Amino acid sequence: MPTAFITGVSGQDGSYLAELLLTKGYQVHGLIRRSSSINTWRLDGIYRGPQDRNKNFFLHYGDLADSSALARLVREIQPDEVYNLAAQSHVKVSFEIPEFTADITGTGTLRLLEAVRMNSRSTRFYQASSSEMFGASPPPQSEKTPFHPRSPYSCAKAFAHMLCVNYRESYDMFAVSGILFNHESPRRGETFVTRKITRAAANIKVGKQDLLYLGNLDAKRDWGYAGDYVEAMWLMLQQDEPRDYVIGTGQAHSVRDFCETAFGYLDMNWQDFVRHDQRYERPAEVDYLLGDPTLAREELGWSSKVSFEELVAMMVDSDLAAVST
Ligand code: NAP
Ligand code: G4F
Repeated sequence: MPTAFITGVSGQDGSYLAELLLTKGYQVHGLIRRSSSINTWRLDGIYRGPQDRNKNFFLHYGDLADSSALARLVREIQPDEVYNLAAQSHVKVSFEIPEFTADITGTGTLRLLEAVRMNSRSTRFYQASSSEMFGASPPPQSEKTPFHPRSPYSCAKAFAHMLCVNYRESYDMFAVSGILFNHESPRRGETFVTRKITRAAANIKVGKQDLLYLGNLDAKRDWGYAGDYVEAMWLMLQQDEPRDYVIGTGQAHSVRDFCETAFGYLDMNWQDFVRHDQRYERPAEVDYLLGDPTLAREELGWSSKVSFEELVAMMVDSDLAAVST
């Protein structure tokens, strides 16, 4: 039975990836950090507690800030595959806590790579790189596009990305990065723009909210479905040769388009409810991200399945169901 270790397992992608690996027959170990409230709601479908011995799913306390705990866990678990999904992942917040973001999103990756290298160089390592690293580089962006990061978050991701390249070249490790464009789902964190919009549309529809305040409506993103994207992560670790891949849909929409589609799905005009608030603007914006996933299609046989309209509908339906109960 192959064994996987996932950091960030309590996040959006971690929860979908854990589900996928369990269906593929893996024993899955996830890293969670201690919090004052239970923060494993995304794992409710696969985790009932440590007494549930029939499941091949285990949770461990740890933190990307704690190198000794990472080293101990890697030594105890002896994973065949490590997926490093943990991060301070919010771009706007990274301007407010840049040092913390650099420490977790950047140096945290170094700590985990070292823990793996010191244990076994045959362990395969996946790094959650981000299209944010392309930043100001014009679209479409592919594996050949230069990085021009525009936030502490994307600078930290670029550092982590280059570390993986370096560990591959220096130590012959199977370390790869998926450069993933934005991917969303009903499990998306509530402060990312898509979920903020779908939650607000649902709340407004049932009379629980009056207005939605947003920042830049002109920004364009290549939005796909997280459930599709975790499949690409797994595929990258099954290849004969380690290589970095861009993962996206190849289509971009503006934040304005997203509002129009989400509110329109509930028969509302978004312009009646959306207002601008300068506080949601960023010191430096990434205007236009559009992935060119040709390499992933050709070498991994991967392509996104859920369309933009299906994604928005899925998220609105989920938020409407939650707000109506
Ligand atoms: P997410 O929902 O924000 O999840 C982040 C995860 O990291 C959570 O499990 C969080 O734990 C954990 N974490 C944060 N700080 C930690 C620390 N100090 N030690 C250990 N764990 C920590 O992010 P996501 O959307 O699933 O994204 C997964 C990864 O892909 C992230 O690295 C993100 O930057 C990257 N990425 C995401 C996208 C996207 O569009 N979703 C695109 C490209 C790259 P808590 O639950 O305790 O907060
Ligand atoms: O939803 P967002 O916060 O996502 P962003 O900044 O693109 O980052 C996400 O995708 C990256 C991949 O490209 C990941 F690496 C990263 O971890 C994260 O998952 O913002 C999307 C766009 C931005 O241009 C932002 O300025 O929406 C704009 N926006 C407008 N109003 C807003 C808001 N974003 C947020 N979060 N909140 C607003 O009120």
